[in-house]
Formats: sequence, C-alpha cells, structure tokens
Amino acid sequence: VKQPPLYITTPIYYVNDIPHIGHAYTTVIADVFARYHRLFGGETFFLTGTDEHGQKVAEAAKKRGIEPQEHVDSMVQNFERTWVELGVKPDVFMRTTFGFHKKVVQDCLQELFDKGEIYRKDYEGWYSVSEEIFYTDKDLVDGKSPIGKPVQLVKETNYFFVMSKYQDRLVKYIEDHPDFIFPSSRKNEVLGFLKSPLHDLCISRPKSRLSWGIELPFDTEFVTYVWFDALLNYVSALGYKQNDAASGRTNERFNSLWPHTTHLIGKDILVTHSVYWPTMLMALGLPLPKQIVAHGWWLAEAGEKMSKSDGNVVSPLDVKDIIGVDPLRYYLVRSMKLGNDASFGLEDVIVRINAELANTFGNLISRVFALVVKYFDSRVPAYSRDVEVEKDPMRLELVELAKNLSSKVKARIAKNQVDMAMEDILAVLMKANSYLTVKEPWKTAKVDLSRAGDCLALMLQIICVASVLLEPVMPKKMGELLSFLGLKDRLIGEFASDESQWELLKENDALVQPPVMFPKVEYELGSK
Ligand code: ME8
Ligand code: MG
Repeated sequence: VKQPPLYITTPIYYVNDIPHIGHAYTTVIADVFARYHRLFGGETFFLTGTDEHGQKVAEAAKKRGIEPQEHVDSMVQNFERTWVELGVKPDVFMRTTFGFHKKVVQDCLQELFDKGEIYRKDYEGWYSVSEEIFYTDKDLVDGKSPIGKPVQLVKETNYFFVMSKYQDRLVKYIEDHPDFIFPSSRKNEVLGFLKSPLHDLCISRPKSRLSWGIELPFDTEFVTYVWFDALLNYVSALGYKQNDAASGRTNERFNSLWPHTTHLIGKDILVTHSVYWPTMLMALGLPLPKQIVAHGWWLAEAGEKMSKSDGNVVSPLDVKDIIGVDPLRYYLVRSMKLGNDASFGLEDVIVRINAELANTFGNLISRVFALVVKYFDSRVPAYSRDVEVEKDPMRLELVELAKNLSSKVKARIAKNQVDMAMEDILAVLMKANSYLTVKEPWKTAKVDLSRAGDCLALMLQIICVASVLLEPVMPKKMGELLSFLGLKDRLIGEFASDESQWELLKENDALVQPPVMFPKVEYELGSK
C-alpha cells in the first residue's frame, strides 16, 4: 500500500538562547517520525528552524549591545549545531529573516487587507513579552499571564485580523475532525477555550515601540506581530506564493505536501497553533493541517517546567557527552508518553540506558555474535528442519512476536505512540534474551549443533528486525549494526513490505562481530 506523504514540522524556536532538552525532544521525535515515514516508504519533508523577530529577540540583542540581525545570525548557529550533533536531519532549516519568507508574509498581509480581513483600531491590553501574547484583564491570574509570566500594559493603535469571524467554523472543524488535535485531552482544552467569544487578533506593532519585524505592506509605521509572521513559515518554506524552481520552493511542492502536514509542538503553544493558525489559513482559503500533535513538558528535577526564561535548563549536548547521541535519542523517545509531562534527571537516564540498551539489547547482540563466530565460522546458521524444534511453543511464540513487530511498530507510529513502539521492540528483545538463556546454545552446540544453530539463527533474525526498526531512533548505531549483519545496503527499500522483512538474513551469509554496541554508562552523579 502506498503511503501518503508526510510534511512534519517542529516549532521554529526563539533564538534568544541555547536549545535545551525540551527543544531537543520535539526536534528529535520529529526526526524520528520523519525517518519512520521514510522507512515505511512514504515521501517525507521535515522542517525545523528559528523564529527571529519580535520583542523577546530584540530585547536579548539589546542586552548584548548588538544589532538584532547580528544577534540572530550568531544565535542560530547554536540550533543548527545542536541538531547536527543530535543526528537530526531536517529537509529545511527555516529562518524567519529569510528574504523569501518576509515577502510571503507581506503578500499574505496584503491579500488579507485587500479582502477586508484586517482593520485598524485603538487598543489596550496586557502584553507578555516572554510568550509574545496579548491578554485581556479577565485573562490575567494574580496580575500575571495564565502561565505566570509578567505582563505590561500596552495602549496603542494597531491592525487586527478578524479572527472572531472564524470561531464557529473552527469549532465545527475540530468537532468534525476528531484527530485534528492530538491527544484528545488537548482537543478538549481548545474546545473549552473556544466556548468564550474569540477576540480579533492584533497583528501589528508600531515601529515606535518595536522595529525588529517585517514591515506591514500597507502601513510602513508598523511591523508584523511575531506569531503572525512565524506561523506562516510553515507554508513559505514549501513554496506557497512562490515559483522558484532553483530552490524547489514552488506552488507545486506546496500543493502536494501541504495537506499532509503534522505540526509537532509543546502544549505551551497549543492555542497559537490550533486557533490563530487555522483561522489564518481559513482566511487565506487554504486547507488546515492534518494534525496538530501537542506533547507535554520536560520538567526540571525540582518539578517546574524547563525554560530558557527561567534558567533551569539541561543542555542536550552535555547529556550527549555522557551517554552518547543514540542512547540520548532513545531515552527521549522512550521515556515520555507523548502528551504527558515527564521529569528529566540524569540518574534515571543512566539507569534506563544501562538496563535497556546495555543489558538487554547490547547483551543479546554480544552473546549471539560471539557464539556464531565460535561455532558457525561467522556465518548465519541454518534453521532446524526438525519438526520437534519447530513445534516448540516458546519458539513459536517468539517467531510470531518478531514477525508481527514491524506492523505493530507501524501502527504505533501512525497513532503517535512512539514511546509504546519502543516498548514493543524492547519486549521482543527481552523475550529473545530469555529464550537464549533457556535454550543454552553454548551447551547444545557441543551435542547437537543444528539445534544450537536454529536458536542462533532465530536470534540473529530478531536482532536484524530490531535494528531496522530502531534505525530511525538510533541511526548511527543501527547503521553500524546493519553493516555487521551484512545488510546495510540491501535493506531499507525492501523493508517497506511486511512480507520481505522476515528472513532477511539468509543461511550462510557472512557476519562480522561488532564491538560492544552499548557500553554500560559508568558515571558518578554529581561529578559535574
Ligand atoms: O514558542 N518541555 O518558541 P520557543 C518540552 N517561537 N518541550 C519544550 C520545553 C519543555 N520544557 N520547552 C520548550 C516558540 N519546548 C515560538 C514557536 S512556531 C510557529 C513559533 C519546546 O523557543 C516545545 O516544542 O519558546 C515548545 O512548544 C517549543 O520548544 C517552544 O519553543
Ligand atoms: Mg517558549
């Protein structure tokens, strides 16, 4: 069955500081979803990037005493470098300061202005710089924004987008498309928010207060509100309102990918993505994204949200230096149930990596390869043709589990249960380890070589299936392992069909014993 394309996006991050574990999480799982989609044979386009305009960034530049452009040009490197180091491979890295993006934003503004969807009025409201959001009196909680950020009173003339006009259409859309917002608890939160009358959206800032932004095409005294600018990156990146064959940004690409969009975000920016953005798209006459997937927060060990503004962040590169890039990716994918919060502590990281990667997967790999080298001259042994062996219930169960693993993982990914996919794979690896322990091929090899060979052939097969299915999560390590299995080049395309994955390894294929794939992490906590 041909897979539909997937256009997957992360938020474009504010460049006011260096990326922390929270940003790494969104970006790594987006990369993992993109890689799974490719593995299963679908066209894939993956976007990440940076959000470079607005008051928050302007203030950070001012603090450093440099021009905003200089500030963003230096800060963006932290993000680009971090993603390279974490094995993240986006198809496009968007920056809202790109010329083509600014032009698209201005063209959209002009179109909406001409259609009467944007008007001018005097305004007074409470502005949270940290969130770049206006609040009304009744939104405030104890004089702060609903998530506890400081606000300042702002009184000025501005331009507004007639967001309120789309309220009923949006509510109906969300109700008619139950998978539009994931998980459903977040959908209910948005529907709850939409029970109160929706206000119009202030989409400008007077240059007298903030000049770091995209100028309004119809009034040069103003720049564009940063969220209105940033959200449009998702369409400008593909080629909306462009026809630039050289860069690939064409209307054609836009039309083929856009309806297949998944926006991966943290729950902190649920309203901008599920209310502002859909209504903007409606006004532009564009279809809505297929799904908005909002994950929870990584909390600092003390329990509060990890946040640049609060300065309690863990650097993904520090953790990577201790445990390695692929184990870090695995931990992130595995340890947060997509949608829920989780806390990040190095001790938990090390315990899990040692238990699941070193002791379970790594141990299986080294035991099996060592025996194949010792008793089978580094070649894949034959399966037993002995019906007694084949009828063994423990063997039958394991074969069944392993054969179904790929379909199971595929179904998990389709439901955004990437953490559960890891659990399914781990369960098979654990069963394989027990099978090995029970069958003791190191003993049977001495009395019944074909029986030992059957066990090891099955173990190799399972290692092979697991390494293919874990490749999106641990691309470097699994790429290496597949080479040791002699499979690196002949695999990925073939794996798209469910029948082809079993018995990828053929009797007598040559193997190379890998070094320890997942060394146990020995790290003194508090030594840093
Ligand atoms: O909001 N736990 O950028 P931002 C999990 N520029 N994820 C976290 C997190 C945490 N503690 N902290 C941050 C913006 N994130 C806008 C987006 S999109 C058109 C514009 C992740 O730098 C999570 O994905 O504040 C969250 O939604 C995002 O970083 C916010 O990044
Ligand atoms: Mg933020």
